[in-house]
Amino acid sequence: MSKVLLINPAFNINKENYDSSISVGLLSIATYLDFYNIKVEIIDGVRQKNYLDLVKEKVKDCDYVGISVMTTQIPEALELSRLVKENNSDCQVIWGGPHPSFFIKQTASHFLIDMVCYGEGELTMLDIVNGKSLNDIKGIAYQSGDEVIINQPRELHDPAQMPLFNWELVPKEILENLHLIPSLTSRGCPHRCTFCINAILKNHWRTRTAEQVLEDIRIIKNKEYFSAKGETSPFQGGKAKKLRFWDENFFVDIKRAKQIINGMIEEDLITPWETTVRANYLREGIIDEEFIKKLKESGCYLLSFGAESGCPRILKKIKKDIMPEDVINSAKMCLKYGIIPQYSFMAGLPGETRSEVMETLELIDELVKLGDQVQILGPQAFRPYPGSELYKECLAVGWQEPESLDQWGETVKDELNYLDISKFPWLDNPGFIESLEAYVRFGAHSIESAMGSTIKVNKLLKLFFVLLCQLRWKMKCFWLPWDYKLAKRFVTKT
Ligand code: B12
Ligand code: SF4
Repeated sequence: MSKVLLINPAFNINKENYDSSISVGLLSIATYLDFYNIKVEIIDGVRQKNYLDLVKEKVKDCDYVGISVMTTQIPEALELSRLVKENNSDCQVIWGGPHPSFFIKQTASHFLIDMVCYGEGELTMLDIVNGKSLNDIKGIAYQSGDEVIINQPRELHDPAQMPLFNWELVPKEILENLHLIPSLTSRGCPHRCTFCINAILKNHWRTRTAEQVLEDIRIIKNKEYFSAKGETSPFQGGKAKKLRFWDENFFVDIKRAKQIINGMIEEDLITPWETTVRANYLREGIIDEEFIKKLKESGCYLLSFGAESGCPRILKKIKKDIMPEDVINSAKMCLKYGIIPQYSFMAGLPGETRSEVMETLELIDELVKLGDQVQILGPQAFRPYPGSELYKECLAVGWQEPESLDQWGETVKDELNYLDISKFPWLDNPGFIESLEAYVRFGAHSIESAMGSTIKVNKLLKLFFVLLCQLRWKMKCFWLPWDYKLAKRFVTKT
């Protein structure tokens, strides 16, 4: 019988808080294969310290190794593929995940990779492992002589037909250290934001039923390892572990969302939980005052919004279909009911002017003034993904994309955030865009909360930088970010 190893390669930096997450994609594939009695194991390079030794040992009697690859994981994923081939040359190496799905041909051309699985991997991996003829497997690409064959894409699957996560497939040490317990109640998103992977890959919205979601939570409630050591279970008031509905968009079908939330309340499944939501959903007929009270009652403590920009022109350009007023309104609603509103922003899109970026900073200012509980992420520099309208604009203004998988590996080797923005030709002042995240993080919030950030650096230096950021924020003066450049040199670990 075939044996499969699924690997999440280490990221190119160390971050202590990666315990907070888990590779949900690999868990979903492993659960599906296991359901069909395929022998499968997960190894997570992000969360298991001895993972390369584990790979060397486990790959010896393995038929297929599946590697999940974001662009930032390419250098490590290439090393892993080499290691697999060195230790078992018969083992088939399959790459899946965001990067191979964007760059199918380029990835499949690489000599270390036997097959690329693009798009969702559950059904495709089962076909591969069951030995179906390669011509007949949808959603794969592979080399045949000098050619790369790209088969027809696979239709998106129906989550209601998929088994619930099998936690026994995740190494125990990962489960015990998890801060955010993932539940996935739907896949994809019906909206059209031009920068987003869901819109680009046309991942339309599909769901599990409310009853399946409740069953998933019941299973989680009964697992001992989801109670933090020395703490009571999150279902009995413990706050150390939290549940995250790791959906792209949990609230699309409000009737289903209400069934889930009411079910949690009625069946004693109340636990601290968080998810993402769109700002314009907080209104009459969708998430109104009555429903937001229920969210709070069921344990919801944080809602995460993609606010993206404070400039109406940019919001229209990226087809976000929200306006800054929706963002302010959503924050007020959340704060009224004691839910933390968290907003992510981006800056530095092709064609975005400095004064448009300043509109984003003004919106952030308005938000933080609403209350200490408001959390801001970013603005992160916009980084282009292939297949989007914005990507075409980036290429048109002269952005040189890497031409091979090895070149991609070289490009991202020392990067934290996917690509070095100083090489983006559409930015006249990349230093300004890069520095904004720090100025918001240390300048927009109180000195106390800025000092409490996880950045590890000498305390006095940190205080000095925080004070400068506070001053810059007050005066909205972000010219010549020399202090940011200097501060970056002193940071020992983020
Ligand atoms: C959860 C998540 C994380 C988690 C953990 C990821 C992990 N692998 O451990 C955390 C928070 C740690 C994280 C970090 C980062 N992330 Co992230 N993350 C996500 C997020 C929001 C959800 C992914 C998810 O779980 N989806 C649900 C599962 C079921 O779907 P899936 O992962 O796509 O998996 C399916 C398919 O892709 C495929 N598949 C996946 N792997 C494999 C492997 C095989 C063998 C096969 C056959 C199929 C297959 O099958 C799966 C099941 O259907 C996505 C956004 C998104 N919508 O995809 C971004 C996303 C993947 N992240 C992204 C980025 C850029 C990052 C960061 C670089 C961000 C940053 N600024 O630091 C960091 C990486 C750290 C670093 N420095 O390298 C980008 C990747 C873009 C790219 N070109 O690669 C995405 C797409 C977000 C975006 N901006 O659009 N991320
Ligand atoms: S609403 Fe969010 S998940 Fe949906 S397309 Fe827009 S950015 Fe992507």
